[in-house]
Amino acid sequence: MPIARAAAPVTLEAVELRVLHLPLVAPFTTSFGTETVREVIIVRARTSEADGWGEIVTQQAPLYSSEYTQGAWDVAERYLVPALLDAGTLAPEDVAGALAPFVGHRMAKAGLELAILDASLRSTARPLGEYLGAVRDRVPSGVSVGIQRDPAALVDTVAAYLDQGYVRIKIKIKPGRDVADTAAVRDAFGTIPLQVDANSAYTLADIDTLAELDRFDLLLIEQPLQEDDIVDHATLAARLRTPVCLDESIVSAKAAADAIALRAASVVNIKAGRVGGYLEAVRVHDLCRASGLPVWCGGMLETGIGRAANAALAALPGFTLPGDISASDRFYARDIVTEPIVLEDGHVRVPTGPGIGVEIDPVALEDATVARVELRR
Ligand code: OSB
Ligand code: MG
Repeated sequence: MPIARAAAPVTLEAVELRVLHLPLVAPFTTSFGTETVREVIIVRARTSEADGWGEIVTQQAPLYSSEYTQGAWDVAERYLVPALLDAGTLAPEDVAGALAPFVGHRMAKAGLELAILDASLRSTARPLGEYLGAVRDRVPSGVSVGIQRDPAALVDTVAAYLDQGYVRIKIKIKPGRDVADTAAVRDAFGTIPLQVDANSAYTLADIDTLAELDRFDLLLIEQPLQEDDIVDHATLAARLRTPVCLDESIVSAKAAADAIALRAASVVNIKAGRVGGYLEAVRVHDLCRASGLPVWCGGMLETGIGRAANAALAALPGFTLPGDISASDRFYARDIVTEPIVLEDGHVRVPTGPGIGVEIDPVALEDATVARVELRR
């Protein structure tokens, strides 16, 4: 499905990569582990026209997917950035093609593409939302809540987010921390919009436990099985009343088409990093919309850079469920942008400035930087 949108070409002079360490305001626990410090790569594309910023959303270890920060750093430095510098002048729509010979490494590719897209849009003072096809000026904000010490602590944590105005709660689950946790939240807060995310922690052997969740009227269950378990997800989906949503499995528009054809999912979580960029994310959106599947924008604990871009993406018409687009302060005491994303009446505003529409705080960026390299033409 070709994207009609065309952004101005830019001439790439240099690419700066930085690894940041950002302390989280509270530990974030999922079925695959606990994070206390976010390790992320920030990309600065220096072009003759303008500078642009991107974010490579890998985590320190390959636990969510096979990508991880040092691997992304290596492949970016060794292969991806040199290929882009060789290309010289390129439009944002050319980036994926220039990087296509290199298999996988979608998060690394996505962060580089975003930096070039941001540079291009800034050079013509065009907002990312307008370019992607946004139809809203604000998006409803859901929050992803990690596994807590026990169900009572989870209820306290959820209460605080509801007080802040979040319009949808997602709780992380894993074997042994599923039915009781979900029941506790449902009992405490009644009919709030609620969903669960298993991050691949189950197998079909757990089908009876997962079916117990049907009684909680969840919006969806996210990624119960492994990334490549498309057929097993279809088997599970046929058995559950709760809609099955895929996250990890949807690595491209093609993967989304296959999952839809096999009835493995009835909802899709879209993350630009996971699918290789915001342009591919729009293709996933377009495909799901044409097939009648609701989509929502997932998150990877983004800094203000990725968070601003996600708000723009989530403003597309097919995003009919609230995304994991929380305020900056849900994860960070100090963001690296000058105007951190805030919650207003349960919503996040879609930036309207050029490009991603946020400015970098150079001091905050420098303070968080633990490694830096600049690659030139
Ligand atoms: O599965 O959606 C996920 C964070 C890191 C890796 C995977 C996931 C998540 C989240 C947090 O759930 C979403 C957010 O950024 O708010
Ligand atoms: Mg998920």
